[in-house]
Amino acid sequence: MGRLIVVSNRVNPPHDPSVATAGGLAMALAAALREYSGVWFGWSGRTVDDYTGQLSISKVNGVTVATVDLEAQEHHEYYNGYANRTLWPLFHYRPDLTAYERSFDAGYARVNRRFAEALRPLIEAEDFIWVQDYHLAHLARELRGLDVANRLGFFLHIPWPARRLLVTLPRHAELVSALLDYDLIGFQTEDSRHAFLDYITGAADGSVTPDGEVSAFGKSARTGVFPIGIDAAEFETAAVSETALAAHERIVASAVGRRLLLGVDRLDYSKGLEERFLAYEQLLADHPDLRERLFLLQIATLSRENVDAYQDLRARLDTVSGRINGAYATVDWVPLRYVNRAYRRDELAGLYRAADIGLVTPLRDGMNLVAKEFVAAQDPDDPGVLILSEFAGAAEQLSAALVVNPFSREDVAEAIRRGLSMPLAERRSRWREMIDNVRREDVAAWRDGFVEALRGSPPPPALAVA
Ligand code: ADQ
Repeated sequence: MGRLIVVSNRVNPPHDPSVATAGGLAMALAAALREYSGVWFGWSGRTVDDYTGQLSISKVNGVTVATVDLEAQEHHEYYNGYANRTLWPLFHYRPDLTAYERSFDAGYARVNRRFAEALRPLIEAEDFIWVQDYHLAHLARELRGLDVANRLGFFLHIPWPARRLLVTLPRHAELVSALLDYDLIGFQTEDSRHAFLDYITGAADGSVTPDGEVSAFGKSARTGVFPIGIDAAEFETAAVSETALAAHERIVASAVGRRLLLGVDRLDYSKGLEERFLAYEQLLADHPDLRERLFLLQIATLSRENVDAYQDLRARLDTVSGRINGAYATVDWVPLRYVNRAYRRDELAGLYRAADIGLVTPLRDGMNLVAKEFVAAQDPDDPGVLILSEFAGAAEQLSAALVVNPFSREDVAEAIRRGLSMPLAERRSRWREMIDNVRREDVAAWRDGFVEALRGSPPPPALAVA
């Protein structure tokens, strides 16, 4: 049985899972690689003056990692440029924030080619290669150009946008055509896959079979839906650990009987933080009776600080949070506690468990693992209420949450009011439905589902396996 090679932009297997702050993706990939003895390949995180293509290979916590350094300029064009100023905003329905520059495009193509060249010598005939996310859409095309005949799979962690939005991207056909050099293209949701198929038939003059195989640009690939999950058992255990308990007790003590609303996000415009603050402000304005009886703890880790839109968002959040606290705080009540640091996973679990309401209100999100972590961390006897955006991929699975339109302040404010007064029996029954899903569709199900589907792919017709 062939090895699994995982490729992603950054290679960051957690040294100690309990203290990892790297996020859900790193946790999920490390779990996949421990299961199937494999290699994790990607950028080292280091930049050099002149690219050498030299691989560094090491073993971290049971996972073999192979990394390559990149030149600073090309990394900038590829990562801060095409990946995070072009694809990320467009795929999150923000054409207003989407920048398109030819240098970004060229840097992206070059880094994908460098990845293919550096990876090529590591590949053995039976290996399966699983490429992660929007940074590496061209990688299969580059590998095929180097005569790699192995099965190649691609998983998109972010949403696939509607056809009418995607066609605003210059050279969109080249991007989609490159994706069809993969054997299997995986999406988080049916909604994303549907949008992809719609592009194939509506913009690429291609065809789609009933089981989701697409043909266009003279190539074909299979598509599938593989909703990513969390390591539910690990998170449920973390939520009752000593560290979690200490975090729980600390926040409860400081709450002095007030109800806790909690948000945990990367500081990103897709997460709807500003809209969430405005909904909370509206709630306080409309319901004076609620003031001093609750508070919002928003943890927002800084992210992509080199990109202007993130600096602008940070400044706006500082302003809105200051305005809310300026208008409503009293000598012994701060309505909005806004924190920009990262927490250990077990501390986060304790905070989730202490919350009366988890606010997960992205404007667009591939999946959103915070929603699933919140569910996994709850006390089964007295679970908190999850308020979840209808535009998070997780809403396809967690329909027992209070599902809201995050663009509507009234909708979010009303859900908070409803959540605060929800009877225990209803909280329990909604939570049971959600935890069943979080346990069943966990990270192992995601990984196995994708890898099995990739193994089941027929070999690419044009290239016989050596
Ligand atoms: P992200 O956009 O990063 O992931 P998400 O799925 O919510 O979003 O994962 C965030 C992770 O970071 C969670 O595991 C969370 O616990 C952690 N995290 C957030 N703030 C933290 C803090 N202050 N301290 C410590 N940890 C923190 C992308 C896509 C998502 C998709 C994932 C996985 O945008 O839609 O769900 O990949 O596919």
